[in-house]
Amino acid sequence: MNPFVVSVGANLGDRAAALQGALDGLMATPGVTVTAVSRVYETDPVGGPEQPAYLNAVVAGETTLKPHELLTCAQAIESDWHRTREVRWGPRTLDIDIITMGTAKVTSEVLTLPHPRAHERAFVCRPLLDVDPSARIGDQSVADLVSTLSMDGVRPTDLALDAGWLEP
Ligand code: A4P
Ligand code: MG
Repeated sequence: MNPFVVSVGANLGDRAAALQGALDGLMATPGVTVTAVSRVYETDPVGGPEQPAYLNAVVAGETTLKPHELLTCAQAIESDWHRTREVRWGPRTLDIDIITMGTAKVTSEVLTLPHPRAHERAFVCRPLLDVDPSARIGDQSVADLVSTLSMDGVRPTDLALDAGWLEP
């Protein structure tokens, strides 16, 4: 089993339902075991055109899947939510990014691990700290990243994703 961390985000439609759908989809994927889910944050959009605020969360677990197989599964879950990819960094009903798979380094046309922008994004690092206070992205500690990144645009909400057996 290999550890994985994915970031989920949505800023169109029923955002909370989309994040729950992402979690449900991951939990239903053969070879994937979800072990931790962060709080849900409302976050100001980073990059792209003017667009609504996002809901973001992080899901961690273990998997027997290889990195490209997990990417394929994540993209299938996105498709289920009718994600369209017209504008890079534009609004989306559901975005699932793989942040890390343990210490794996991957550079292919379709997959880069660790995610190349995760370490500079408070909307990834803050929820990641919830699920694993000792998490690292490449050679950087997420606790250190959270202490240096501005958290102005990242607000915890009262929403909780339902992971079934997991404690909130
Ligand atoms: N890809 C490469 N590496 C990965 C990876 N580690 N995980 C490829 C997932 N995908 C990866 O992504 C484009 C391509 O990246 C995929 O085909 C995949 O093969 P996409 O999801 O189709 O398009 P995108 O998400 O618009 O582009 P990109 O570059 O992935 O954008 P980001 O970095 O994901 O940023 N602001 C807030 N507050 N919250 C957000 O969640 N998200 C974004 C998207 C921008 N601003 C945001 C948020
Ligand atoms: Mg993406």
